[in-house]
Amino acid sequence: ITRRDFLKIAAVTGGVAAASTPVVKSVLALGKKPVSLPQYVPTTCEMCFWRCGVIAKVVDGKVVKLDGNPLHPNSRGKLCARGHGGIGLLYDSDRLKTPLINTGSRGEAKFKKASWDEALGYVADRMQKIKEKYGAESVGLLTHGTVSTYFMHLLQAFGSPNFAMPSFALCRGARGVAFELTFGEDVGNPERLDLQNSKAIVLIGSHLGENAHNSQCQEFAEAVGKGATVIVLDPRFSTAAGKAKYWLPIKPTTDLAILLAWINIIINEGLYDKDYVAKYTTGFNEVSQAVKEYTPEWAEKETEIPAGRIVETARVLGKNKPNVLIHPGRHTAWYSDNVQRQRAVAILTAILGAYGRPGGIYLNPKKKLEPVFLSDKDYPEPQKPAINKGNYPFAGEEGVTHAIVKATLTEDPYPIKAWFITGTNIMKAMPNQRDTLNAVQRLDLLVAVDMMPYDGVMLADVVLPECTYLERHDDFFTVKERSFGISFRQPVVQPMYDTKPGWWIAKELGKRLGLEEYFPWNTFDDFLKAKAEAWGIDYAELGQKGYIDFPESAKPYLSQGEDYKFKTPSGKIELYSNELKKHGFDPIPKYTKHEQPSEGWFRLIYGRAPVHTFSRTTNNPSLWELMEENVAWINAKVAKRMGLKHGDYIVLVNQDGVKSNKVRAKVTERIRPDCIYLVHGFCSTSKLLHRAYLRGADDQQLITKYAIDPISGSVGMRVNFVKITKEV
Ligand code: MGD
Ligand code: SF4
Repeated sequence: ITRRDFLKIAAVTGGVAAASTPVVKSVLALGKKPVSLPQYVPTTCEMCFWRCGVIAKVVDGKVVKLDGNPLHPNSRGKLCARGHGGIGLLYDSDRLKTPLINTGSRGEAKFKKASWDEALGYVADRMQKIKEKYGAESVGLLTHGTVSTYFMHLLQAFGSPNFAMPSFALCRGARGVAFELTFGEDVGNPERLDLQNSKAIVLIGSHLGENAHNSQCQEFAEAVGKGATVIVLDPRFSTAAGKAKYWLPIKPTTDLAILLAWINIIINEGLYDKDYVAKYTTGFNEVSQAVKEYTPEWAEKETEIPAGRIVETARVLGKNKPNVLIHPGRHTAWYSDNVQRQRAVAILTAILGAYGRPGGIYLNPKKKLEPVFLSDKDYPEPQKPAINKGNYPFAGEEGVTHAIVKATLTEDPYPIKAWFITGTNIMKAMPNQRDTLNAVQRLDLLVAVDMMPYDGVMLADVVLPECTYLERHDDFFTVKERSFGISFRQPVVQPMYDTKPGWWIAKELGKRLGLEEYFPWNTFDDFLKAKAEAWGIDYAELGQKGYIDFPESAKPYLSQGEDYKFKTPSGKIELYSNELKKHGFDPIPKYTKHEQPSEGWFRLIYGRAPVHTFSRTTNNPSLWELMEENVAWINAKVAKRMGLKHGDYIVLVNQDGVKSNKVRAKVTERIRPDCIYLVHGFCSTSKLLHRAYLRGADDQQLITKYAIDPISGSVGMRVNFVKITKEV
């Protein structure tokens, strides 16, 4: 749909959902002659966390097509395959359809159907008993996605400070910490990358195209089309590497070496942006001194990239400054030095003058709206501090998931006796599944709020089925693209089966826990209307368009000679970090060596496929058809040596003797001989998932070891070695 077409449609049919959303009694057969005109309802995608604007085409109460909202900057009229696959999620016959209570032992998944009243009453009763015996903080929450808003609210009202999301320690936390230390702010989500104007782009393991984030892929394609020079550092010849002038097949764990060498060359050869560095940064002299030892020849030995290539690519960056983008990545939980690697990315960005410049990282839009909370009532002061706090000085507000697992296992600093798992598959998201399972056995209560019976849900005592994002309202999404905007999620169809929105489940549970004052609205629609009013936004217009933009808020670039105060303690970009020094960490990144696989062993690396998001889409009928299972990438020479053919089934065994499910070998020149690569999220162990059950190999099962970054608590998961066996 083009912007013009959509505006025409919106004018005619907008507000459908708010006015009279069609009730789905049964799934209509496609191809049946429609009895009513199609309705077009804008909403926001949740098939991944890019949160694109969607226009749903609804015919006779059935969603028949999803398109990108042309008004929304994250979609620009297009959706990725997973966005289109939202229909598959909605109509997946394996969906959770009713509340369930496990009548067997923990994890036995002997579920009986329950009414909402029975299931919520059961949970509330157990929670009160746990609170009486151990204190409110003994209830922990592992959560991801929009459902988090309501359950974090409920938990805090209940009196517990213990929650964590995989999006910090297992994903982008290290990047956030590094950029906050350097620039005083994170690069945002979606990242504020001015790809469309970049003349040189460096991708450090960021496999754009395979790791599909809609507008980012669109801008990358645009930059490539305009002739940007792409440099890819990846042990695997990724799809993006196919668009690159330079593919540098770096030895895993050594990215920091090349980054430091680049900084050294750029300073040494005077290729940095001198005016920018003088005006906006502190600590340049200290950095210049510190990187002297990181010569291209030294870096060649570490990275196995020829010194000449390192110099040549450094010059490409220097020549194209400031219109260069050193992509800060997203899933940066790789090794034990994630923050320092990301600090090097930030320092390189700064000396090239690329922060707040065209083609680099654009500035945050200038718009602030006063927060409107789910209730005005203050949360009770927790009796004990959050278990997340203290161990990692720069851990973010989203918390560290492994702290909850560890405290549950050890009861140190105090027992955790109940877990809520909402919108996260604990078995696939967190490493060391044995620890997760042992922790689960120590609980008195495990509650899952999910849409699908994924692995983690099968461990629950009580399962509360949430409806999908196409069937519910959620809180507004503030979008910080080049300009500021608000994205709206509204039901496109009514919830199917006996499923409920997350806000409803939290509110009803709150009621049963005597916390109704924290939910002072009847429906979420009422809350959103009040919020829109407080923000001076036309709610009806938002319902019709799905996205409202504030174009006056855009201020993407620094103007010539502008005085700009960064939000760091010094007000400058801190190349040398006093904050890190104060806490006993290196103020300038120092290279550290990591363990390498010995003969016959391979480093297990993992990534994404464009048609799947983590584990959550592996059972989706539309997306499963596009990719039913993952394959193990193996270098062709290694395969020959082992007598393996493309398509053969193999089993991977890790250093702790853990064996994977059988998986097909993808024999290819496109990977270094010392690595094996898997797409993350496959091989569900849930028998209730007819498509995803035991399909492919689970990378997480093989990740029994992890390395924690002491600065942020970020969890390095690429530290496991595997052997290949043909025994299946
Ligand atoms: P999924 O495995 O997709 O991802 O970790 P998770 O967010 O746990 O599990 C999502 C679960 O949420 C599924 O059970 C799904 O059905 C449910 N769900 C999806 N949408 C909704 C919803 O709207 N409501 C409710 N109630 N439930 C919903 C992701 C995490 O994993 C992240 S962010 C990263 S970056 C890491 N990636 C990663 C990796 O690449 N490799 C390895 N080995 N581990 C990783 N762990 C991290
Ligand atoms: Fe949905 Fe794809 Fe956008 Fe993610 S990138 S929000 S899956 S359309």
